[in-house]
Amino acid sequence: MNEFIQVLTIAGSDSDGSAGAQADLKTFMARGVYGMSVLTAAVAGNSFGIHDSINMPASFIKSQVKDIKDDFKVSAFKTGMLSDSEIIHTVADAIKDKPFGTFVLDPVIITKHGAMLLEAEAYQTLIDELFPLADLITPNFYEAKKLSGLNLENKEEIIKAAHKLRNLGPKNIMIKGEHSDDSISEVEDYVLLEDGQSFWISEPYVKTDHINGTGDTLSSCIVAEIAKGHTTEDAIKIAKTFTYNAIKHEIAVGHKYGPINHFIKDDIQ
Ligand code: PXL
Repeated sequence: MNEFIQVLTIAGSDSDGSAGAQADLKTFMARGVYGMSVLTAAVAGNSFGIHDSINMPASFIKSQVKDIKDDFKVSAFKTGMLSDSEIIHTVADAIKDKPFGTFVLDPVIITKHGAMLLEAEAYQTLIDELFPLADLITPNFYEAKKLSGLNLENKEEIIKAAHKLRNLGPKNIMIKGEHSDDSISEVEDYVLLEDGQSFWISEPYVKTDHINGTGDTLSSCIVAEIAKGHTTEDAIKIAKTFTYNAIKHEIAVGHKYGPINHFIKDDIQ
């Protein structure tokens, strides 16, 4: 029996299946890898927004990590919603001996509709404790602004922010482009790689309300592709195309801000 490629998400559960661990697991499945999840929190939400949430006790996060460490060979993993400093400490402690391969950190702060998924007190903890362990971070425009302290008003500032964030420890940086207003025609992301090379990567802006889970999907697709053996650069490019297709080929689920489409296949362009 061939050993199957195994990956992990350390993230929050989203009850409507559009984001968080559910989006990650769907992406892992769609990309042909075996996905596992360590839950940090759970939110009660639907396509109208998030209405309640709880954090997992630190001891339970540790138990989940232990059970995965004791049995599986994880090639790459990501973190998503981490809620607060206590959860960040717990996760940092659990992964400091690098048990799960390549680490993609999606610094989830706030949902597109304004629900806070990381307490403001925890931004610095995230930087101090997890940035130095990360192989890649994938902040969106808003998160990159918060974490770099820069305004990102033009391309030069985005490049500057990427260098500033890399000086905080992560090997590779991907700053996702702004897509908050319908006048934008292309969503352009900036990638700064470990070897100093950099590039812009863009896809057309898609006007749709079905964009829940976009960032989760992108970062979990990168995890899947790295686990399969792709370079960081190739994994990012594959993930950008996969996520774009998942946004473009809308599915009618939910009455407001629906999920993206994880059923799409590679041959859709
Ligand atoms: O997409 C960000 C995100 C991450 N994690 C959880 C979420 C969301 C957005 O709704 O609910 C658990």
